[in-house]
Amino acid sequence: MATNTKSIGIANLPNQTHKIVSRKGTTFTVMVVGESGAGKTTYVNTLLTTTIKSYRDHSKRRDALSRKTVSIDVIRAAFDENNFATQLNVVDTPGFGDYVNNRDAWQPLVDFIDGQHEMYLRQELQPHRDDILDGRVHACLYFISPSGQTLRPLDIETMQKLGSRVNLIPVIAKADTITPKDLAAFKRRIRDAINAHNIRIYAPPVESETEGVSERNQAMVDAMPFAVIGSEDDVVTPDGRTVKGRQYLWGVSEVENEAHCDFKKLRNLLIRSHMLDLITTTEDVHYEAFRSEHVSTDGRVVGSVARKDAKFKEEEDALRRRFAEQVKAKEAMFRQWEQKLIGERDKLNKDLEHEHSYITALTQEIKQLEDKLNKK
Ligand SMILES: Nc1nc2c(ncn2[C@@H]2O[C@H](COP(=O)(O)OP(=O)(O)O)[C@@H](O)[C@H]2O)c(=O)[nH]1
Ligand SMILES: [Mg+2]
Repeated sequence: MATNTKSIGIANLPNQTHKIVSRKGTTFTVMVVGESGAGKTTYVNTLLTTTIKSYRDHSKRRDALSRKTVSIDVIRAAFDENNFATQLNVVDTPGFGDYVNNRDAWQPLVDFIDGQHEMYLRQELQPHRDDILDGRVHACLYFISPSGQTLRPLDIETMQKLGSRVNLIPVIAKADTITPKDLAAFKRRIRDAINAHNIRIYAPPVESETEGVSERNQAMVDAMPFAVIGSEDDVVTPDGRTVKGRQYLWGVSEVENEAHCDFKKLRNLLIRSHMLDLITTTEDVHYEAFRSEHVSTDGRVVGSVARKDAKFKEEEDALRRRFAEQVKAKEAMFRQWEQKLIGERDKLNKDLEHEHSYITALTQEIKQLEDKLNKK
């Protein structure tokens, strides 16, 4: 099979796998996560517009206010390269970590990834398996802000949670805002932090029998974490080329220029060289781990949903118990009040009786005195 480096990875597969994948086309899902304003939505649009000729950016028509991603948004785009129909799904997520309390900020992301595995698993256990919808996330791009420092505790925690269930690919956003020297040092610190905190990231296989491919793969691995520039605008370079990029007084930061950033390397990894490896590792490693954890020996799905129900039930029971206790305590208090009031009422009545008889006695006394006076 002739190797065409411009074609997507699937065209480069051994015939057997090639047949399996191309029969019904393939679905490939990329998810972007990271803090709000990191450049995720811009990157998604840049990736789609530079990959799919006919792609129309739907977010451009929205105004600036509604532009902010507020919920998990799945963008679907079909593309066809060398007769391989690929359904590309991009999952855009709202920025996390915007709140004062960021505890468990990663939970909705983990729920989404697990949820897709579970949906696939449930379909797989049905007798009708012809039209399985596959929403499993094959690659999760983690956007790191170009702070120049290192990973923040929230990044570390989130990346640890994600890396154990999905192919995690760290990305440095807005590479045009950092000097090449600082960028190199930043990359090194991030790689060190990833190692120090045992964060599992996607390791693309490097070896290839095709000449030149191993070297290219190695260059790609060395570039990790990928530094990207995103732009929705076409700008003109000083030498007159129209490119996707960001215009500055000193010139243009070009998205697809390898001397400016790693955008092309990352796109190549995702769409061309390692798409199939991302799909198979998702299936064999991450989905398999989910599956073995969530299918019981008798073939029932256990785990996430059941576990969530159980947790919810526990909370509900605890709440109910607490409520009953509170009602009981209040009732006892009311009974005490009532007793006290009754006692007080009785006491007052007695006092009243006492006063009353005192008055009667006095009145009698007055009457007797009056009688005595009258007699005199
Ligand atoms: N300098 C620079 N700015 C960027 C880049 N990508 C996005 N931006 C800007 O950063 C802001 C937030 O981008 P957006 O894609 O909405 O971020 P999101 O919240 O992560 O989806 C916008 O003003 C973008 O124009 C980049 O590569 N370089
Ligand atoms: Mg966004």
